[in-house]
Amino acid sequence: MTHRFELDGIAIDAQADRAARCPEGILLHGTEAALDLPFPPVRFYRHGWQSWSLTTWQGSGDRIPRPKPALLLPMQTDPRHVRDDRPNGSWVGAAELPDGRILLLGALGLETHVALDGNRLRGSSEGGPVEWIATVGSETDAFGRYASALLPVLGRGRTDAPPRVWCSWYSLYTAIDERILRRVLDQVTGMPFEVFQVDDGWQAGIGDWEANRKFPAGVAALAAGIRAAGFVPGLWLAPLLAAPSSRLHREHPEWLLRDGKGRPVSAGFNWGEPLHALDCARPEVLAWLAGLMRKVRAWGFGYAKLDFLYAGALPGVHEAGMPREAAYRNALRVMREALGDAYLLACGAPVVPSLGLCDGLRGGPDVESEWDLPRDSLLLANYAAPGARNAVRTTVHRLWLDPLVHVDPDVAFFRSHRCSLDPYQKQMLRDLASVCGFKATSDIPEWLEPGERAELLQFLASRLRAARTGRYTFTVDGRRIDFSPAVPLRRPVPLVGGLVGWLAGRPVVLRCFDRMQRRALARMMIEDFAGI
Ligand code: 9PG
Repeated sequence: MTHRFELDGIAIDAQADRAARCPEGILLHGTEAALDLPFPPVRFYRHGWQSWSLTTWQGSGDRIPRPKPALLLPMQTDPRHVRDDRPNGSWVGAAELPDGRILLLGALGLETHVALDGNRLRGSSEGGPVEWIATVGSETDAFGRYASALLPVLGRGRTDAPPRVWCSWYSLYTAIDERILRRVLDQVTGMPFEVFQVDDGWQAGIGDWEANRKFPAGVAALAAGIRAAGFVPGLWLAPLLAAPSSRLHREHPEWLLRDGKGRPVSAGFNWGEPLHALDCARPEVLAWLAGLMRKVRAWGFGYAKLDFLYAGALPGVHEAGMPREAAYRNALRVMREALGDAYLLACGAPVVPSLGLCDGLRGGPDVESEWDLPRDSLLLANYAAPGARNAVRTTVHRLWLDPLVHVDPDVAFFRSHRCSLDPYQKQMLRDLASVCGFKATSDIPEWLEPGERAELLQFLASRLRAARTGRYTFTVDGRRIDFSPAVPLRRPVPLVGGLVGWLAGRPVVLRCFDRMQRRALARMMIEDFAGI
């Protein structure tokens, strides 16, 4: 049914089952909802499905190439919509009008998507009818109204200031062990961090959340040591994944999310093996997740970085036909409750279904000690891949989530050791942390020059929040910040990209890569930490 409205002086035809005015603009109801503009928009706001997925304004006529290889797609975007070549995004879409105003169409329900079809913003829901908000205004106003409409539906995480975090990932990667973490802990003791977070590398397997041989004293002892040093102990887990090499996978094949043919659904490829997902709609899985989170609490952790959460919302045949994002949200709620008052950082997480149940949400892909990896941008068109530029681009486009969740921009770098970011790029990451108010680093104090250490301490001490002056510009303490150099997408080289994309989709190549990375990491550990 067509409903005609005037919003901010613009005549808009809205297609939906029902439509009525509401404080934010128009409230629509339907499995489909569409807004017709009297003229073509200039740009479209594409909102990525999960933390790492590309989120950006794109030209309305631009075709963003599909990332390669297909094997990794489930880790980067919503697999259901990868074949859609129109500008499109998850839950919300917006059109920039020629005068700079924004027309936004945002869903208040899960399993929803918005695409730009000529002059039409078209929303669709995978399940039944949902509510949609349509609004026109400045960018800040339009997204602000969408956030305030989501708030009563989904809630928000804690509202106090985010903790300052030391995280093991971006210096030690999986090469952590008891001795090395003890050494770092001694060095950061007394520095103004609230959380010391142990990342990937402590666990027996992906699915087997027990200490591995590198932690003979166990994780409870590790947590006790961190607490004794004055920090809240933090722990990384990927609770919704099961790797084929894990005991969990062997013992509970019936827990895996499967497709219509009964095959386990692919959750991507990492750690040298294919990844599978748990079916979050199964009561035994929920009970196991609750038990796992209670165990993490009992070990003594007060901060949980729950990663690769998209696995819980992948398309597949969920028990009792439960919609995929509803199943995920329910699993997150169960984990949230079992974690009690621990801080919950959701990472690799479907964005809207996580709101209200997590305190922090990773806003973009991983930063890296590099700005841009030409393999990923120029050859694979993969803008969800690690790299500071990808991280800044997507996080800056997610700042409207601030009233609903702490937006985690990932770590900032201060070191020059093992970091190829130039001073300007490092500053951009620090500025993004000041904009988000979420500050973390993985820098190991002994790697820092005296000046770098002073900069880190100053960064942690300053509580100044930057004020927005434009889409990509801010001011902090009288200084102008501009994130726009991170925004343009480097266009891939077609032919070579095709070949590299094909190669990068072969498990044997990925396994080989994984082995090479592990070897390089082992060499680094010998060079940097020999003799401990
Ligand atoms: C630990 C890391 C860190 C990091 C997380 C997450 O293969 N991949 O595409 C891929 C993407 C992201 C990723 C790892 C692999 O990083 O964001 O902070 O915790 O896991 O493994």
